[in-house]
Amino acid sequence: MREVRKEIRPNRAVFEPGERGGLRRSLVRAGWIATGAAAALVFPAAAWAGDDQNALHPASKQEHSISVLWWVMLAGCSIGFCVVATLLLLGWVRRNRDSLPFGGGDRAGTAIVVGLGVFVPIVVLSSLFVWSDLFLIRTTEAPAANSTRMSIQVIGHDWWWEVRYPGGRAVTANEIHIPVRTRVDVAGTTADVIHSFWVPELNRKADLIPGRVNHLLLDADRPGEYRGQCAEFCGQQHAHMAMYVFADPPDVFRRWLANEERPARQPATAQAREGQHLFLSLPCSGCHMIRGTSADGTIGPDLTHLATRKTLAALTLPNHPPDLARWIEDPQRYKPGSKMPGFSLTSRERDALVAYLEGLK
Ligand code: HEC
Ligand SMILES: [Cu+2]
Repeated sequence: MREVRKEIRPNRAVFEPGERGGLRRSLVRAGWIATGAAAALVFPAAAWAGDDQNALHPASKQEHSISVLWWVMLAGCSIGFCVVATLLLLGWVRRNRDSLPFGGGDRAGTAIVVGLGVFVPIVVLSSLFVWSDLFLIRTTEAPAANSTRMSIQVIGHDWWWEVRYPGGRAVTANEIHIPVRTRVDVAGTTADVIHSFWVPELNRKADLIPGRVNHLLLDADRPGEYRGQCAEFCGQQHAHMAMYVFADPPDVFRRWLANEERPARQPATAQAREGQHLFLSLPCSGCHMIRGTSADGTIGPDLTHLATRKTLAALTLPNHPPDLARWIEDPQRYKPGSKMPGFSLTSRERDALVAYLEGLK
């Protein structure tokens, strides 16, 4: 023991003349740590500022819990981060410990390590665990059977969302309408691979798994348009598998649903009639359903009321005539790998198809 102490003393003596310089160096390092910490805090701030598809902009009780959890976790992790940074800092200024305000010495060092390094993390992490897992996250759980006013079915496909309403008559794709301030049970499954249904402003994610039905509660507390996204990698066009949830005032929703349940409108113009004839004679009708016609395909989205949608192909394109024309001619250009092939059509045929489809209100 003696031998060791003797060796340390000459070493400390070597550092003594440079003590002030050492402190300055340490302060510079502390400055860098503080800069790093500030940078780390900029990311959540940036996320908070964004408006579209933002998990920190809750529009439901469930998402409110999730965002509170997020902020508390951030606070908890920041405490942890500060503790580690402080310990690191103490390590750096250790050689100056005689000038530390609390005296220094090995005892004080041990107390700091045990206090900040063991005790604080145990308290912080266990309380976060108990509060989040045992209390808070329960609020986002799947609704109990028969506890909701309404139920819809969402079926994931590579790379679009099929949406069915109770009774099975109203079928749509990618744009889900729900009444606002109403508990809606989403029963989700998939027609092919695993997808994940996620509307960040409304609730947590629900995986859509082959052969299983997973439930998720949607209960928007204000009307609006909430963007969602497939949150489980499902192949080439995973990034183009988005959706909207529209939370409508009850009367708007009722009107929308009543229209959606009706069979397709008859074409109103000669051009649209030609388009309908083309649609039913081309392969289109083998993949798409248009209720009220002989088109009864189920490979692609139901097009019965296509013109009531704002977007095409899971939010890949806006639903405007020029974009619809481009999509019909060359879907592979917008969604390479999609099950819809391109068609070589004359411009007359293409325009007729567009006229027919844009009349499907
Ligand atoms: C082999 C099957 C197949 C054929 C044939 C086919 N489609 Fe499609 N179609 C699909 C699939 C699958 C999608 C969904 C693509 C996606 O979003 O990934 C789709 C999407 C669409 C959409 C967008 C629908 C929406 O809700 O956003 C329109 C419009 C459309 N097809 C029109 C047509 C027309 C018109 C024809 C005939 C000229 C046609 N399709 C032929 C499979 C097909
Ligand atoms: Cu996906």
